[in-house]
Amino acid sequence: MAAGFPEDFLWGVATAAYQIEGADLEEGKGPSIWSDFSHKPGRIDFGESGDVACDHYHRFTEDIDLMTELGLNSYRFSISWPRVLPKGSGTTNQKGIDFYDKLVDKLLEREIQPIVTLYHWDLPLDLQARFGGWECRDISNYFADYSSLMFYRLGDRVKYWITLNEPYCSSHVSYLWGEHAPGKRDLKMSLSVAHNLLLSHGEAVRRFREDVKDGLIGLTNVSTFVEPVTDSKEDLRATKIYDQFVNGWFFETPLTGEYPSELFALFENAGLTPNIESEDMEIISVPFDFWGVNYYTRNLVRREESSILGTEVVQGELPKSEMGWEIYPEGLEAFLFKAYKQYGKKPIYITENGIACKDKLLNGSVDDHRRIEYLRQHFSAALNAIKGGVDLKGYFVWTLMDNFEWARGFSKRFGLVYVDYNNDLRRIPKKSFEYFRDFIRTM
Ligand code: IFM
Repeated sequence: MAAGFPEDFLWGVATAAYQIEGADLEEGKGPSIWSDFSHKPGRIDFGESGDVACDHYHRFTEDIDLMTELGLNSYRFSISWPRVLPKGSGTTNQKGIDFYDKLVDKLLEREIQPIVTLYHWDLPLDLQARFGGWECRDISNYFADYSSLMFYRLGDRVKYWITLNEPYCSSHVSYLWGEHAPGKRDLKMSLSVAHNLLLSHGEAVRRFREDVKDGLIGLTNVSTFVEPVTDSKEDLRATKIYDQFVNGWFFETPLTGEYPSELFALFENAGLTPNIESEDMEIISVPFDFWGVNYYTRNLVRREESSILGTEVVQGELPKSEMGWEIYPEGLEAFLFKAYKQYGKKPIYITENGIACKDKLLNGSVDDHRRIEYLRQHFSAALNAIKGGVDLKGYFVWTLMDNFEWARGFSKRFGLVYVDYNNDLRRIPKKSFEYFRDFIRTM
């Protein structure tokens, strides 16, 4: 086990169904909102889609071989809801369930713990068409039923579950910025979607407690470390509000059953708050077992009168990844301390961390020294947090192999393994793959 980390620490990689599986409408799978969105002109760079992606659906054995070579003891992946329930509810697709059955069995055979995310953005299109998907509070019953189905089918072997991946993105990036499916721009709707997502998380946790006797369930959030541009009173206040928007709304609310008060008041004054029914907050805050922290960068914030939040995120001056995100390992350490202290002293798993680099395949190999340095610094930040008392239990590098990076298509490469899109999707481990493998092995 990697030097200084606990013996039972989970070391893994993370992926998501739509980003790697491909076989998008194969063997009974229904379309998702991403199947639809990625075919709309102008939505995805270079008009790309996840139709084929990395073809993991057909090549999962080869991909598990790579995980074995890495020496991982865990793997975080998501289930495609429309692969198992093509219309989101009703008739199941046995072939889809068989796929996840085989995946889980193969992982366990290799002594790799499966960590299952129930929702990583690929909502069945039928639910969107029928009643607006996350826009309608009924979605929480559909999500709970789908979750129960998966608990029933895989719960005998899967011991770690994550309800939602980054509800901030499924609400604001999808419904406010309009960059992700279904690509709308409406803050009131976005807040209502966020509420329905949190409600769905709570309903799924309730089902989990009823259905599964042995296992843990958590919630994974975007975890951005937020800092003020200056120490002025205005910038400090703006930072607090922005922190409630990006972090607190999704960390504090499921923990306490109350939305962060200052930001809630601000939205209330603007007539933007979601419709909250009497039992909602109790359901939203049903106790769960752990936090998933997805950390990539920090945001620098200052006061900006004219925006609704009264805040503006400004470009910092640190070196940036190919996504344009500042590289700031200190932010991971600081966020872990903050999350542990402020969000209920729950066990934490870093469920995603990684970097997009300008990787080049030269003479059959990819020398991604920038990624190695990024991982080295972030592993060290995580270790400092453990030494400082944070109950950090696992680390999942984003991501196993280059894949479909949502609106950026295949142009951004985050993988430890290079995927040669021009040559039959050949997998070529990068230098960072070797670095990670050796890092995990060091005692
Ligand atoms: O690729 C995404 C992933 O699906 C969710 N978290 C951030 C990653 C990098 O943008």
